[in-house]
Amino acid sequence: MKTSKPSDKEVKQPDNAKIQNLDPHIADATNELMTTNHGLRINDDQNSLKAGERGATLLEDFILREKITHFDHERIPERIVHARGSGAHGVFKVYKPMGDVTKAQFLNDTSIETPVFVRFSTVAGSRGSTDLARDVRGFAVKFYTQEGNFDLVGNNMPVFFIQDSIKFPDLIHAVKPEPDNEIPQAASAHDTFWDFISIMPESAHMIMWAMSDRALPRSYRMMEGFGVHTFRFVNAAGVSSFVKFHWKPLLGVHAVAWDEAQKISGKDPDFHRRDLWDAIENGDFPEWELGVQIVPEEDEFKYEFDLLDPTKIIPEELVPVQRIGKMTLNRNPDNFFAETEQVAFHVGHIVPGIDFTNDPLLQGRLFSYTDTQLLRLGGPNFHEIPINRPIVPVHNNQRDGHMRQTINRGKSSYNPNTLGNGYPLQAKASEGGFTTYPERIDARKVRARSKSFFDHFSQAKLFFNSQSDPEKNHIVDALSFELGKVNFPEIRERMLGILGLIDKDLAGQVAFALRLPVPKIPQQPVNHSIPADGDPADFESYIFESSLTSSEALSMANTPKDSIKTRKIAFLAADGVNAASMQTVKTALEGAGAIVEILAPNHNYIVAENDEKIPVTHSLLTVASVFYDAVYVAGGTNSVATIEADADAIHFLNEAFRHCKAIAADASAMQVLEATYFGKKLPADFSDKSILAEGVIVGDDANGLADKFILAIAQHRFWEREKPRKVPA
Ligand code: HDE
Repeated sequence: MKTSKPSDKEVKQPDNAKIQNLDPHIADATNELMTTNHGLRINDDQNSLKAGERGATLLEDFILREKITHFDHERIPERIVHARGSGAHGVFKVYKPMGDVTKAQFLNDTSIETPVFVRFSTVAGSRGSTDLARDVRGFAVKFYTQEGNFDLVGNNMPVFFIQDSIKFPDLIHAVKPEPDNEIPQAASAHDTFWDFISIMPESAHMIMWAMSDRALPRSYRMMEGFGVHTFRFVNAAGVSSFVKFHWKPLLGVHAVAWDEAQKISGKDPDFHRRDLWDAIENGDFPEWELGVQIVPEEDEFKYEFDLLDPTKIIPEELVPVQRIGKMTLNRNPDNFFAETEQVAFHVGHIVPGIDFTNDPLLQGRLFSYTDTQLLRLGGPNFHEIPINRPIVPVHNNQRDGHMRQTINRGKSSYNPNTLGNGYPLQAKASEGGFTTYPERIDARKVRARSKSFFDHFSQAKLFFNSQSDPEKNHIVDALSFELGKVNFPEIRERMLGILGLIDKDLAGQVAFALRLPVPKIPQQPVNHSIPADGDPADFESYIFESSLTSSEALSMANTPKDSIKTRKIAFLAADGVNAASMQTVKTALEGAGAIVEILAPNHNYIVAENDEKIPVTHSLLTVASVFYDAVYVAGGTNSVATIEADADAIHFLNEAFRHCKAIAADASAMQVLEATYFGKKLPADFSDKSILAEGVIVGDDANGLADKFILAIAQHRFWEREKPRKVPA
């Protein structure tokens, strides 16, 4: 039984049906004696059994053998993709019954709180790799519903690199570290990835997303999630509609700068994991709304793109996203391995009211997820691992296998049977028995790609056109970086050809950075994705134009920017700080939901002007500006002089400026700003709204300053500052 008290945690992390279902499996050693795995009490855990004090260790030492053997077997294979991840428990509640489109009970009963377990991940890196790699993020949600588990195994980008699952091993082999030297870790900026992408035009749309700021989330709590494929909803009358799933974060969608991401990767590779954990521990429970885009079955062929093509979105202008419920993550796991590592998601875990489509990427996934768990979790009983168990009873005639936990009573393990009185009985549809949607299929078997999948560029263009100028610049920078790491000029040139088909300006700017000629755009991009006997002419990518020129939802610049909740703000201070004005700013920021940390040249505490001892959160030695969303320099003659003379503090400010963050200073701390690189260039009059002064606030009225600072932090970043290009930091 779980014995840890709620008071063990700063904030009470709520219970739910799944947490209770985990309870019998929880072990807590508080007040207990040590035993072997077989319950024998251990008297000496420090010394092995020896033939004499200085003699050899005896084979007889079963306590030593058990301990070492278990240790030797502690590791399991990491996930082939999405190895690096972080999980959390929570709940989901639907806002209004969705019975007109789906009979799924958890999407109809507004009184039910459905427990969930969510795992966020990067894709390419190993388990120990950095959180801040430029990468797609996994966003996998297990709903423990009253009708069994429903897994929505999505990503933070709504499309994918390939259209058919048979290409997945190739894609992953190309992006993973190269096979001869296993370099580079958790990075797509290398030859094999771009070699593959440059001859895989169907990746063009996803490449735009992967090179955008979406690949560098500020936090897991600030990213969208997407089911990617078109799924089906089915209502109680058996009527089906198509559905795309979305997760919309209530904190908005925000990113960090690429330079920042690289620095975080060195200074705190656990940045996203820590952020999620800390937010939940602090009671800042992350929230997302579940959105759905519904397309009636009869509209299947109404669009310029194929609903079954996973490289396409349904623009929100064509089909609006209805927000139908909310997910709140409110509890950290008790044990990383038992829960986050052993959780087994499967896109094939569905409940009545939800069904699949023929998206060929989805169809392949339906095979892969069980198969991978058999290897990773060691056998067919992985569904019995506590985190994977549904909260409803499981009864069938499957038996035995490695590590079977269930003790199935009775003689019969077959159906039909009379010895067991026919149990377990099949469930009628009216009793919740799952029935597959009877989609009509009348076709020849073919290995082929539908021509309706051949438009690879219209939505890549739509995405690029929809970005703000700073976002476009970031895509140019990302491509220039990634292709700059490629050693083969022909790969770079081929990629420029592809980019030219997306946007000439984009291609021109990347070509400029690479000092290559602006590409002569090939009539058709090279596509090697053709069968041995195929005629290349039949596999040319059709270059369609989207009838939409831009779509608002695609740009992060349009995300809500009205809150500073959970933003981390650094206060730079030292002995002699003006405690009163610092406290005023601190109280105002915390009142608006931000987290303020006081950073000083030393650990432990500083002594204010008025001799008050003020606790220091961290010394400047152990933190960096890249951990914070904004920075404030406190006033007070001696504190200001110390901060001005502190190279780490000045570097901190320069870096924060370079990363376009809000910066505030007490008027008496102006000399600190003047000691920075950007301070020398600031206009004398701060009401001057030059790019440099945007988001830099100086004032002697702590209340007025706090108000302006809050507005500036809510903007997240002043990307326009990048125009005059980089500040050395
Ligand atoms: Fe996955 N994917 N995937 N994937 N995927 C796995 O399953 C696979 C795809 C996604 O936190 C694996 O349990 C194939 C799209 C997430 O545990 C594996 C194809 C999307 C996670 C697998 C895809 C995803 C995985 C590895 C192409 C977004 C992490 C370990 C047909 C909609 C889940 C595991 C977690 C994990 C196969 C494409 C999302 C090998 C064959 C598209 C979030 O089964």
